Amino acid sequence: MNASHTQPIVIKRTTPHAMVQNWAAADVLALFDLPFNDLLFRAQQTHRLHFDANRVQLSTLLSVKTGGCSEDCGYCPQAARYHTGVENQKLLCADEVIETARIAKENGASRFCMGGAWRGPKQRDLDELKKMIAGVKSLGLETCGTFGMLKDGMAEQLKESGLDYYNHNLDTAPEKYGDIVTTREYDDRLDTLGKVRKAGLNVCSGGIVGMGETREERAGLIAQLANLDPQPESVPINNLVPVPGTPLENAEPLDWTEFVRTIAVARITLPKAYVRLSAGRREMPEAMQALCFMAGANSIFYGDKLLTTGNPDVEGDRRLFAKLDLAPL
Ligand code: SAM
Ligand code: DTB
Ligand code: SF4
Repeated sequence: MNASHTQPIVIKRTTPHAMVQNWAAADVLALFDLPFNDLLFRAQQTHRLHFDANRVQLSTLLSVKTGGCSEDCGYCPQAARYHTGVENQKLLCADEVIETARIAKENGASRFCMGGAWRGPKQRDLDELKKMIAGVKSLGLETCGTFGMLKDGMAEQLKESGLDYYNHNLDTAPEKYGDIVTTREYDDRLDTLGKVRKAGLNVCSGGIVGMGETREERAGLIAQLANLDPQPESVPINNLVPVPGTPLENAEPLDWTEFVRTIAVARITLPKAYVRLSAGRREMPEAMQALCFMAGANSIFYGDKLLTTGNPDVEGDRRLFAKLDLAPL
């Protein structure tokens, strides 16, 4: 047995007193390289320091503006340039969104996430978004929005209307980004995240695995997320849903153990964040989902649809939670 596998990974700090975590990608990679059981044990220990291990946060997602996006994200069925069969839908009116949110709340969701297929919203879009956010918030739900790149002042307007979280994913490691998206830069993503934080919004930022990246690149993504200062409150880990018509439709699927490892490494390096088991869950056997919860995932998308693709149905999730003795937060 290799004893070095069980040595603690040192958390480096930029200054002796700062609370900032400065994760070198190599240290994150060393976590990925741990024996599977050691990694899960360590993740579970970290998880229990900060959370009730038997509770999972439920977020319901709704696409409020679908398809026709100008960007070229290689994974995305909503990019106008790919022929994926997604039907374009202009921005929904606030009342329709608020009614969907009401049903989500009735079903037990605590957060309602609204997604818009834009490079970034225009001011007139923002005016409608603000109405729907205020309405959803008034139902007593937490609100989250993911509308792409934000211009100066937009994050403040969203905050003012009642938005709690802004989702903006880094998606992959900086060195892999150019293979997946060419219509914007990694720094554009970081810039929007900075604006979101400055406006006092909670940050939801994660990524996608299974896009043909290496384990080093998965470690690079997690290091980027873990080094955000402060760390994101919410970290969605998506398993690529390979949609026919997108450049990544034939991407080699990630082995399930590697996905569980990614969750565990996110949990260890982002100890206080809600780590969300996100896209791709419908394709995951229950046992794999159970291992993800054991590895520290404590949030899911809840409801039978993500943005354009499917998600496990509510009844199925209720049965799974009962089998695992999990309770919603
Ligand atoms: N347009 C905005 C943006 O790009 O930030 C918001 C919506 S975008 C669809 C939100 C996120 O969904 C992306 O950042 C990506 O992480 C995730 N996503 C999109 N297509 C996916 C797919 N096929 N599989 C897994 N995750 C996907
Ligand atoms: C996130 O990280 N995953 C969600 C949400 N944030 C917006 C989106 C997943 C989209 C999966 C593909 C689709 O349904 O279109
Ligand atoms: Fe547009 Fe967002 Fe899809 Fe990229 S991920 S194509 S920005 S909707």
